[in-house]
Amino acid sequence: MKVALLGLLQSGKSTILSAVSGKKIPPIGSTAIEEAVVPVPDERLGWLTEYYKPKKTTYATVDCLDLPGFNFTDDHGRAAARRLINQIRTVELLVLIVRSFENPAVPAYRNKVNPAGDLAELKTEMLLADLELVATRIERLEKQVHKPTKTQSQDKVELALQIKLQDAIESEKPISSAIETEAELKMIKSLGFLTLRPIVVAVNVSEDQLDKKFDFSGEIDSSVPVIAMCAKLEHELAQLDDESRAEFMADLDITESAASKFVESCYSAMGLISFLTVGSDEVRAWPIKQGTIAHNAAGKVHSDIQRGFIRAETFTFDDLKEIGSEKALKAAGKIRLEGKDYIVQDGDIINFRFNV
Ligand SMILES: Nc1nc2c(ncn2[C@@H]2O[C@H](COP(=O)(O)OP(=O)(O)OP(=O)(O)O)[C@@H](O)[C@H]2O)c(=O)[nH]1
Ligand SMILES: [Mg+2]
Repeated sequence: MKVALLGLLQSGKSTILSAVSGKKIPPIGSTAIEEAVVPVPDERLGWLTEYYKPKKTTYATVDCLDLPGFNFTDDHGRAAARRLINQIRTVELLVLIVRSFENPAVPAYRNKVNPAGDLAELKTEMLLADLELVATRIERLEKQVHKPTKTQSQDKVELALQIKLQDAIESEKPISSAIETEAELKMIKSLGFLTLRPIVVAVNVSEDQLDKKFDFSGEIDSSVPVIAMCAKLEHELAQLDDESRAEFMADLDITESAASKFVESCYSAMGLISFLTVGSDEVRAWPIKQGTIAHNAAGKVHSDIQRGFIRAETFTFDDLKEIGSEKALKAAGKIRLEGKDYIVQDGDIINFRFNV
């Protein structure tokens, strides 16, 4: 999964990414897009590794892009932001980071710490960036539909769709809200609209705001995951060894690591779950969209396995942990043979039988 961290100047993007990935923070004001890989914490893999003693254990990962902060207060900043936005149009998810922390050493954007205002500004700018894209596309299609080309009827359909999208944006609605069918989605998918992407909002809070609730109902849909974390504190925690970290977290009443909160919200926004494969070579977690059928899940592992798919031998992690061994699972009738159309569930352990 490819994710981009977006936010206004010095909202703490790099500090958050460094805390969740363990990678060093680039200096403030860096103009490059940094990349970091965040492993998806999954306790099941730890247990399975003990059980199967594989040669390797592979966690799912979230690939994160850390963008330089946006500054929409002048033309130069706007142009730079637009260039950056155009570079991340293919990512699958946007994590919007807004500042709530007070820190006199770090000047606040527009001289005010204002998470809801910052979120509104980010949202508006994303809509504007998409509006530009829609307008360019409409202009092209309007010329195209008058030519008797092979794609003429298709172009007419797309033009009507783009006009619908333009209307949505003009009434400040994301493109995702205007798409009604799979066919519509397919038609515009490759254009890389930002407001078609799922989002997560991460509020970078002060240490004393860890329990604070934020109401962004004016800015975003209630289905958008909102997480709060103190980047500075999490960054410090990430430097500690496991034992000291656990102690500090207990003292501060932090029950979940920043990495796990971050990844969970990304999974939830994307509608992802994980199935697992096991064996003496490798124990591995595979992220898939909720509702994925076994035939397509097989394709994630290898295209040959999908092509030669026979059956998905399936049991659940919970059953294995409870009953204790694959042999006992078999005796208890807990190993199922599922067909191509079986809808894979989170925590399914699958051994694909295939023939090529
Ligand atoms: N007090 C406090 N300071 C923070 C927190 N998070 C970040 N900072 C400080 O804010 C400054 C900016 O943090 P960065 O992580 O570099 O922010 P950024 O969004 O990556 O900045 P740009 O990429 O330049 O836009 C640094 O001096 C951080 O130490 C926080 O949670 N609390
Ligand atoms: Mg940064």
